[in-house]
Amino acid sequence: MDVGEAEPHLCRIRGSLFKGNPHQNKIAVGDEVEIDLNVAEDAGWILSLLPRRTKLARRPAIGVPEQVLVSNAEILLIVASLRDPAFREGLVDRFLVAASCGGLEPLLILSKADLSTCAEITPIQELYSSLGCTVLVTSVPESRGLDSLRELMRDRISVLSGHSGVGKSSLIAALFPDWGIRIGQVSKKSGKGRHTTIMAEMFPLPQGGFIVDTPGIREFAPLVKPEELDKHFIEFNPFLGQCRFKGCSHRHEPQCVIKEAVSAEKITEQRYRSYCSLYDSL
Ligand SMILES: Nc1nc2c(ncn2[C@@H]2O[C@H](COP(=O)(O)OP(=O)(O)OP(=O)(O)O)[C@@H](O)[C@H]2O)c(=O)[nH]1
Ligand SMILES: [Mg+2]
Ligand SMILES: [Zn+2]
Repeated sequence: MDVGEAEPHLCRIRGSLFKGNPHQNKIAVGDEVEIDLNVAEDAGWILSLLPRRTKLARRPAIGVPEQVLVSNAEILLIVASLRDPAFREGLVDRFLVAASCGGLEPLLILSKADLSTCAEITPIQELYSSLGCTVLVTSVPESRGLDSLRELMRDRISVLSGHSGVGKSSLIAALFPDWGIRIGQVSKKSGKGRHTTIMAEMFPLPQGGFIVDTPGIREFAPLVKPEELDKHFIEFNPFLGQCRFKGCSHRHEPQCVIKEAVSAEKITEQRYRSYCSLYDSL
C-alpha cells in the first residue's frame, strides 16, 4: 500500500506476531504490513509483517535480540556541525556503521558552514567523500546547500540523525518553510535517557518522500558484532584477512595490517580511533 495516498487506519497487532519475546516491539516505523479491515470492530488487525528492505537497529535492552528503530528507509541523514557544537567524528562514524549494517545510504550534512572556514571544512569533506559518502555543506542563514539537499530527499524515505543542537530542526524548517510540521519536537517530549520510550514518527514531505524523526537515533549504538565491525569501516576492506592472527581485532595484536596501514597513513588516525572506541563499547 502506498502510505502517501492511503487513509490512516487504526490497527491492533495480532498476538501471533509476538511469538518469542513479548517485550520486543515487532513493528517499527516504516514497516509494511498486511492488514485486515473487514472486522466489525473499531480497529483493524495487522496480520503479518512484510520483509524489511533496510533497517536501523540498535543494541536493545537485556533479553531482547534487537530493537529496530526504523525500517525500509533509504537514506540516513547524518547532520553534524563543525562548531557550536563541535564536530564529533566518533558519532558520525557510528552512524556510518549503522547505515552500512542496515543497508541505508549515508548522507553527511556538514551544517552551520557559516561558522567555519573552508580550511576547517575541506579536510572533513574530503575524508568522508573518499569513504564513498555523499557530503553536503549547508548553512541556514546563507541558504547554502539547501536546494541540493531538498533534491536528494525527493521521493525517498530519509531518517534524520545527529547530535542535539547541530541544526536538524532549523534545516527542515528552511527546506520546507510552509510546512506545518515541527520536526524535532519529539526529543523534548520523550526526554533523553529514557531509552525504552521510542517515539519515532514518519512524516510525508510536501514534495514527495518521507522523513522519519526519532529521538532514539540521536545517541544510539549500532547493532553489530565486534568481530564484524571492521567490515563496516569501508577503507579497512582492502586489508582485511591479511593480519597475522585470524580474527585479529586490530587493537593489541602484533603484525596487524590495519595498524600498519594507519602508520603508513592509508587509514586516518581519526577513523582508527573511532573503530577502537566503538569496538570497546560493543
Ligand atoms: N550559525 C548557524 N546557526 C544555526 C544554523 N542552523 C541552526 N542554527 C542554530 O543552532 C541552534 C540549534 O538548532 P536546532 O535546529 O534547534 O538544532 P537541532 O539539531 O534540531 O537540536 P535538537 O532538537 O536539540 O536535537 C539554534 O539556535 C539555531 O538557530 C546554521 O546553519 N548556522
Ligand atoms: Mg530539533
Ligand atoms: Zn589486524
